[in-house]
Amino acid sequence: MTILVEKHAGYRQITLNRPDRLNALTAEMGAVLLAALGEAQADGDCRAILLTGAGRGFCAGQDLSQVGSDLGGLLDGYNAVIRKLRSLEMPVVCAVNGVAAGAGANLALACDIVLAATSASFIQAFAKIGLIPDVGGTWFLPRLVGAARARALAMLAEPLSAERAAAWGLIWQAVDDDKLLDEAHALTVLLAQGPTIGLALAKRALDAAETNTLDEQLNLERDLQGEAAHNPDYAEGVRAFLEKRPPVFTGKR
Ligand code: T3D
Repeated sequence: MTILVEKHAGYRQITLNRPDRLNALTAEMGAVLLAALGEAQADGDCRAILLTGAGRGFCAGQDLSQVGSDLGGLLDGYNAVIRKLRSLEMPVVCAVNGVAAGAGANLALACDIVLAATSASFIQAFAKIGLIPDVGGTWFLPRLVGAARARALAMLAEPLSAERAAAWGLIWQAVDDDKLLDEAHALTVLLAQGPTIGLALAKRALDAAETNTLDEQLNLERDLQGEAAHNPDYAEGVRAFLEKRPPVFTGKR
């Protein structure tokens, strides 16, 4: 199976599983990944996702042994995965266990919180084969690291170390290799016990902020906060604060 799904209490781990090809993507893998994300969303007990790769790489991007020159259909499939990751009503943690190249790098960047092993690297490999950063790369890169670094990353296709990626704000943290999975699980558990609906609304607001004016964003925050405040987790959060105890969020409406 090219995509593995493990169910844990409150969350699912999804693993890209073609380790002999550094988890290079195929159209079939994209479709199975999309389905796995949809199933996680439909599972009322799943409140977070951990995405990682099997073996020594995270994902080497498109499997270059399986491409022609008509890339539109293929990209439509991968783009559906990116849209799904951004619209999932739960946090998605990505544990980048090794090299993340091309579409593999941008798949990681579409997740909410990205941890990477210190030995991992991010490569916008596209320029090496005459393509442009896709799967959201031209959108994520300038927003995360600024125009100057985005352009150099896109045009030079040089590997960016996990530590530099963290220093530049491309990802959340670089973590010692042997601690990556433990830390990623701990973070996912923490998020899975969080106020799921509030976190989903925060995701929505942050994405909308990319194109909204301040005025539009203030209005959106007011509306989404109204939704969050009608959620039982808000009442529980306030009650727990006043009672000086940790909150027990249910993530339910
Ligand atoms: O169709 C479309 O819409 C196009 C979409 C494009 C989106 C993209 O993702 S374009 C970018 C595609 N990816 C790349 O260009 C990266 C290609 N890979 C590499 O540059 C290197 O493999 C890495 C820098 C990622 C890692 O290097 P290294 O030295 O650690 O490993 P390696 O020896 O190159 O790779 C290990 C094996 O995986 C090797 O196979 P072998 O020799 O052991 O039989 C290698 O051929 C295979 N592999 C790595 N990447 C890919 C791949 N096989 C197919 N496709 C790959 N992308």
